[in-house]
Amino acid sequence: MKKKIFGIGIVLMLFMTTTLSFASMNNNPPVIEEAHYDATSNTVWCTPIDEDGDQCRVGVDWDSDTGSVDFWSQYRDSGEEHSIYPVPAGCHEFSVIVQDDNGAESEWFAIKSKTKQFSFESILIDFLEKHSNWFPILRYLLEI
Ligand SMILES: [Ca+2]
Ligand SMILES: [Ca+2]
Repeated sequence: MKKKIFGIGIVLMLFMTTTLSFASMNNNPPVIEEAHYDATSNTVWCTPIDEDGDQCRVGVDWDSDTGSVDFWSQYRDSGEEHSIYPVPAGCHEFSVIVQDDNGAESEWFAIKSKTKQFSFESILIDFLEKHSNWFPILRYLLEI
């Protein structure tokens, strides 16, 4: 009888350790729920979600040599927004990736920043592009 109980105990222990090791192997990588660049604050905003509830950090590749993170944020809870600033001058296209505290990583997410040039020409060109149907009127008014 003691042998049976001992045997069942060993089987249970093996089952539990196997289950626990499988559970730790089943770490899901986080995903990027939302990421964008805000030119006004010169800030990258990124919200990672990890379905396991792991803490996540955000990596930014400033020079777009994808695969090489130039800056990592601090770890925060899944679903919390990360703000990364200032974006270095001259960076117009960059990518973000998120990583959970188990090392699993999301796909890269490309962000393009639109640098606005506030000159008279750029404002005029923007206006003409948005209101191209007004060209005949503008021509008439400017007597072109
Ligand atoms: Ca995870
Ligand atoms: Ca880089």
